[in-house]
Amino acid sequence: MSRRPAITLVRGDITEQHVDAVVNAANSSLLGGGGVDGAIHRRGGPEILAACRKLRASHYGKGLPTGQAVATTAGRLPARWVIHTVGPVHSASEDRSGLLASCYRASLGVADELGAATVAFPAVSTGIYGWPMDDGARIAIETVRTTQTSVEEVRFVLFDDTAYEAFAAHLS
Ligand code: AR6
Repeated sequence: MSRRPAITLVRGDITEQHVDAVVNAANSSLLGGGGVDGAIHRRGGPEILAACRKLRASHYGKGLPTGQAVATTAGRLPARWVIHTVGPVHSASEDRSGLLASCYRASLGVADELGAATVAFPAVSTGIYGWPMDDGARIAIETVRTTQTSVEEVRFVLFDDTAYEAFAAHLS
């Protein structure tokens, strides 16, 4: 049945979450990077990169477009799948918030296809891609609240107090 997921917030590391799917704040190459992406590949091991390379060869030769999402194995992470999504780089001159919302919606769509009941998200785009935390939190919470999905729990995993407080403010 399609309904609204419960939204929970935790302070912590996304690679330690025991959930069905963890979302990776990837880049369009799907070949890894810093931040969440680096941590997921480091802790998850080489199986994830191997699966990403296969996806590039079969579907994403030009890269995974910004705002879209795709799943791989989670390797050694305590999850079943990693859902890779590509957030937009923040721009002062162009409103890219629709693309950031799309990351959350597309990831939930992939989670539904997988049958994932619990999904952990980082604050996509709010690190290396420069999105202001408060606005990133608002978009994340609003989008999850307004997306129809069979996912039962959406867990936002926030790395520091600033991120946690921003999400808590928009959740209440
Ligand atoms: N667990 C939870 N949150 C984390 C973790 C972690 N282990 N590590 C960082 N964060 P970022 P982006 C927070 O930079 O902005 C990569 O190179 C972090 O504090 O991981 O979407 C990719 O390959 C921030 O609030 O993702 C891309 O090139 C949030 O997670 C690019 O970075 C997202 O920060 C994507 O940049």
